[in-house]
Amino acid sequence: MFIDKVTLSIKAGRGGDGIVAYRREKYVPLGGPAGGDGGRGGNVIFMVDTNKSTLLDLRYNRLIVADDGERGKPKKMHGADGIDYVVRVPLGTLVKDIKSDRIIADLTHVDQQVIVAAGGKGGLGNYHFMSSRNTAPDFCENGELGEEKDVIVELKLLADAGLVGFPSVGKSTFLSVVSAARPEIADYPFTTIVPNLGVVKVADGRSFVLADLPGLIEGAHQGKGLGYQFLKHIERCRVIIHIIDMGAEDGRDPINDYEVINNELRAYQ
Ligand SMILES: Nc1nc2c(ncn2[C@@H]2O[C@H](COP(=O)(O)OP(=O)(O)OP(=O)(O)O)[C@@H](O)[C@H]2O)c(=O)[nH]1
Ligand SMILES: [Mg+2]
Repeated sequence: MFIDKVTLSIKAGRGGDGIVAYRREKYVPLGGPAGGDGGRGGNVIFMVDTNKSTLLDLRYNRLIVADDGERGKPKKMHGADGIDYVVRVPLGTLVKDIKSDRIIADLTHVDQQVIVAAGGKGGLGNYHFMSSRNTAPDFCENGELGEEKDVIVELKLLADAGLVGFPSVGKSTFLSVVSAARPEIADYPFTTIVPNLGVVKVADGRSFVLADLPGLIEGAHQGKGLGYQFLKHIERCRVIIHIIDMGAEDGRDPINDYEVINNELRAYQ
């Protein structure tokens, strides 16, 4: 199944608390404060995984929680940091904060990763608070809360060029001829129901990604057919290739087809 939009609640880990402790050793009377610091809470990180092409995995994972940091330990020892939670998403994924409506992450590079919710800082142990006036502080800091957010995760496929046109005009056929992709091809409308990507190799050794979309029909921007909801996947294409059936066998006219599709693209926002 092709899923290109999910909402998630994410929660980074809480920082571990610092502790109050004192140095206790034989022959060291009145050992000073030695309570260690708490560890940092785990971050929630979104990372590009080029093996993924849909947000399907996230659909069943509505709540994402990273590990808390560990409490500080005696002898000035740090608690361990919480383990980060890494969410693997396809290239072209956007993460948007629902409350502020701001884009937190736009993952457009292979190997890119972004901290979407930061873990809380660990609290300081009591030895940090020692001073000449208070050589045995009996207090420490608590760890801070991790960030908590509700986000919309949206996939906008990253292709260099995209194919648009009426259903059954030969978009998938075109993709199958110029790339190694093997999309379904048939003589009924809406054969393609989710976008297909193919890599096109050019003679000089370079290559680019071509996207094949479900067909568009008149009134698509008002919800007719199913191609419209996929137009976001060619929003970021540098080139849009419009395929027109010159046969005019379905009772349609090529020039009119051209204008209808252009109107639908114009109405897209
Ligand atoms: N005569 C002719 N038929 C073609 C050509 N290209 C594709 N076809 C046929 O047209 C039909 C539809 O082709 P598809 O590639 O599935 O068309 P599409 O635009 O991807 O269609 P949807 O996915 O439904 O939007 C198939 O039966 C193809 O074999 C062409 O250049 N000439
Ligand atoms: Mg097709």
